[in-house]
Amino acid sequence: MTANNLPDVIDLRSDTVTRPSLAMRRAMAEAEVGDDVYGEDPTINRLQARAAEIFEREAALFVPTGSMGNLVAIKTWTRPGMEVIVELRGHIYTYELGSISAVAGCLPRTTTAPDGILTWELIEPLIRAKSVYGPVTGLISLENSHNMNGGSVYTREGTDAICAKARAAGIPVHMDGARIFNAALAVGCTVAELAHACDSVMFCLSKGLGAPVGSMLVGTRDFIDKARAMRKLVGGGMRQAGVLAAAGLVALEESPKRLHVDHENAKRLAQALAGIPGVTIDPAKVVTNIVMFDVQKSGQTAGEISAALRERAVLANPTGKYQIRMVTHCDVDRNGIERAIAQLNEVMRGASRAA
Ligand code: TLP
Repeated sequence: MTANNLPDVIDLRSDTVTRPSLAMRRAMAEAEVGDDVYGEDPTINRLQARAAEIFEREAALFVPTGSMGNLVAIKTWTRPGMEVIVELRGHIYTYELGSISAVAGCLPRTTTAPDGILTWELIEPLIRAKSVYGPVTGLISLENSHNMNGGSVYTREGTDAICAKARAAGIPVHMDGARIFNAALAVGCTVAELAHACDSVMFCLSKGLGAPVGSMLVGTRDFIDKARAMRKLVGGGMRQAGVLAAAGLVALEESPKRLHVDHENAKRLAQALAGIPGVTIDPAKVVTNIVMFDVQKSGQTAGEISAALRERAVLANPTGKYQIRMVTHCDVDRNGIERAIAQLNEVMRGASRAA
């Protein structure tokens, strides 16, 4: 077991795997609670007020998951039959079980973008002209950082430029900012600055920030009031969930300060991977806590390499036939990263010899 009382496994599958810290557990045990469907949970109300303050917005809403936060935002901005513009590997299109269509009744309008980062030049041709035949473009969604593009980031200028044009076209912009604190650190501004031009933002407490549960939606008071009703509609009205919000408050105050450690660890991992035979990676592209690499040259698949790593107590997720994702987080320290690198070296050298 490690000092943090965790089993001796280096789990780099995601930053969702972290366990709540002692401070979070204490705050959870001591949380004041009430019925949040009546708006009477003081801890949830504090968390929402604090999130709104940090993002310099009028209001915020606590939701159980990032997926629900995105879905609620889509349902709040659109009506069935509308299109949502999203990059092809965007989470709302690729990893939310098609809820964008199955629940919100919208059509995803996808395109690819270099590193997953959309520009107005890529978005504009996808916007529907007004007609009595075609669907209406109801929303543009930007993912920052972009999970399946290795944690790539929208800059403030890039986001602002898209939002200004979108506003002129009368189309709202939602930011899937599951990891927006990582993105803000990478581009060197605050989360409020990075997302100020977006009409709504979803961010996760349960990823890099290390809380056990929960995400937030932020926006105008009007948007959040409507989103609150949509959250109830999809079954997300919670009762004494202040026990969860208490951990979220600790995450929001304490975790952003330590994210640079995860970024340094990701960089170290990427640089080491670049020197391992059979691995293809550009370490310069690793700017947050997500490391994606290709193993095709090893002659083995991502599934085979991941299985071999698992045997050596290193967990990683295959994200394509030859692509593997590793995500750094607060439960893996530099020592864990060095151990993962040593195991990767062994496994990849074995794979290359066998090829
Ligand atoms: N991402 C998870 C998996 O679902 C892939 C992960 O391990 O990275 N937006 C983005 C950009 C995300 O990466 C995720 C989760 C979500 C939304 C959804 O959050 P949850 O898991 O809380 O529903």
